[in-house]
Amino acid sequence: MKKQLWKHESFFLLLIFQVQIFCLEDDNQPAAEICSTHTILPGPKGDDGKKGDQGEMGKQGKVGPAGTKGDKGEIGDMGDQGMMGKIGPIGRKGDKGLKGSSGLSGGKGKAGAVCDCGKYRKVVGQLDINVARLKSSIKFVKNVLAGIRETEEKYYYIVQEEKSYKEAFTHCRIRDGILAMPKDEAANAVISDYVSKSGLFRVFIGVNDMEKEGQFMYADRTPLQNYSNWKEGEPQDTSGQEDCVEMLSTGKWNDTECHLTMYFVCEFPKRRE
Ligand SMILES: [Ca+2]
Ligand SMILES: [Ca+2]
Repeated sequence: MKKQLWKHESFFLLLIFQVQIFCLEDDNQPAAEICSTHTILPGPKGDDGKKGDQGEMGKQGKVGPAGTKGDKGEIGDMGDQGMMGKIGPIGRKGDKGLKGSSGLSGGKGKAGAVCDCGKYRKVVGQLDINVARLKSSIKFVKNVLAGIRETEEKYYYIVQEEKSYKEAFTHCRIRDGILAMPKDEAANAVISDYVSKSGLFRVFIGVNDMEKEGQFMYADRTPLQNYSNWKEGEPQDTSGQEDCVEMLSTGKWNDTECHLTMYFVCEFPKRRE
């Protein structure tokens, strides 16, 4: 069926083609006149149609080129004050100013607190002690050089500083000596001569009954043995307070109160070679 239809259409188009060729091939007659007899050609142009409705709005055009620069505007109003700026870098040191006048004296300060700088305080304290000992030693040596007594076994030295019995005992002890202990007539004679020649009235010697009333002993804790040289009527232990012994310029002994202060005699053993 399609092939048959195709044949009919081909025949029809061949017919039109031949008619047109016929119209164009005749140079002596206008084509319209010749072909007007053929009803298969289009008719004449019709009248103008009515004006159509307004179309829809077109699309936005492209951005145009930049315009020329406008004139300078007027000066605007003053703005608000700005925030404070950051601190600048430290400036260079200024020149030294003139010395000011002296101020009024300050009030008396409060008492200082106890220093807690332990070891320094201890060192300074020890230095003070050492200096005091040194001064005392120098004074001691000067006095020793000024006068000293001796026997075959001992040196005797009168310390011309007023001290109680205990202080005198310590004074001799720290110098490797001891309060003088006259254990026989010869030793007592040397000491008494020393005292009287020094213009003294009395001195402490190393005898006491502090441990047991009435039982006198030497400073080295040995008891009196075969020798003593009590003044007549002594010891009488007045008021029960006389437990230490002094030697008078006569060489006689008297028990007296230990807290009294007076000069005293130290003795030092001679070292045997
Ligand atoms: Ca006594
Ligand atoms: Ca007495």
